[in-house]
Amino acid sequence: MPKLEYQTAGESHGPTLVCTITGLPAGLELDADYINHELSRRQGGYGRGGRQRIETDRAEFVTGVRLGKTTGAPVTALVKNKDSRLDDLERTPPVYRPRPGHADLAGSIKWLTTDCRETLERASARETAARTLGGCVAGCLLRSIGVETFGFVRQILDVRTDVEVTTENWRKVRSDRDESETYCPDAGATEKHKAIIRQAKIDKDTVGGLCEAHVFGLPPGIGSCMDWRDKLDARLAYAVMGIQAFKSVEIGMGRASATVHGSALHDPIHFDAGKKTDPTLGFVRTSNNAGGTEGGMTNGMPVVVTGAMKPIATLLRGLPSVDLNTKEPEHSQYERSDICAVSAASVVMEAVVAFEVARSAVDKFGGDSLIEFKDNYERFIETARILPLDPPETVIA
Ligand code: EPS
Repeated sequence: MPKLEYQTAGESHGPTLVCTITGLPAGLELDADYINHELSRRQGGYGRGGRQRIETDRAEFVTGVRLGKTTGAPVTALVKNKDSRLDDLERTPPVYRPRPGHADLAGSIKWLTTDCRETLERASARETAARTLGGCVAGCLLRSIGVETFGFVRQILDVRTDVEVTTENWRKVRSDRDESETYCPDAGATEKHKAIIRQAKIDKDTVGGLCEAHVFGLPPGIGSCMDWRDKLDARLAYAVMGIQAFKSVEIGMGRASATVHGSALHDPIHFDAGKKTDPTLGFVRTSNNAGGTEGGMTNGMPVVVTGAMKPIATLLRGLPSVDLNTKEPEHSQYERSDICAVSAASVVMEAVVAFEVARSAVDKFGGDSLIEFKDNYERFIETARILPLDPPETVIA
């Protein structure tokens, strides 16, 4: 069975970013408008720096695609950098004063140099353009079985929106998000976010926040409890923690689950025959504290993931550091950067969540072609819907 995997390459100021995706079934139409729209959303959000005025990110598929559809071969796509100057020592000088909170110090020691440039060029969140691209390709696969993803900003610094997101209202919430300069579906919170970011800019400071992603239309049984490495919630956590500057991940109620009784936490199961044709197969819950996963598998409820992004480590006013050559105290070196990239990170997070869900869906439904993938999905749903099978499983009294 094919395994869905992706990898990225490229430096922030190199000629191009690259995303390679293997294990996609043949015959999947890649929705270039959707992918490019998400790439351009990732470039946006209030609080971004000057770089985004230079770049116009677009996906350029160079392998594994013919006439807009996957062939089953590895797919390689490029996002070209306009601000390409990696070998120009005047415009990308060495960095000897590491930024606290950045990969600079650990990377320079790891690769035995006092110049943090090579580490920071690869550690840069510019790379997330390539990961977003990969996640959107996975999103195209998910859409073929009616699964959709939605990501937004829940909080910046200490200003949070309490907007509820449900299977019924998420499209409306998404259009509210699209009205917001901070990608937060709450006009009042957005204004406060903008004020926070403006003040941080005046203070030569930076801010972080919380991103949230929801996945709708998943049947129960994606992911597995048989091998811990196949648990969907574990994969989601791995992927979200892999985004630059993310410091924690929660599924559903997450950390707060530890503070309530089981009777209050666990989402009661009901059977609603009227919903038997839904991906839930009729097994509905009155709450979704589990965030759509139980035992590392989807349970039919929407998957809900929250990720916390720390403030960007590049501060205009610098932070206490040392010069790696002299070991003398110095302020960290400033590189052009963003004040707040939480909005952009919400696009990245939605994409990496989509990729992990698609990876687990490919594990379950497999197939070399999209036809087989979709047939396997349909057959599973149809069989699950008619449970108990004939003859019924033995009931032990
Ligand atoms: C980043 C520094 C800035 C950001 C960059 C992440 O880049 P530059 O040094 O070119 O101004 O804009 O993010 C992007 C380029 C992007 O596309 O998201 C960093 O140091 O992580």
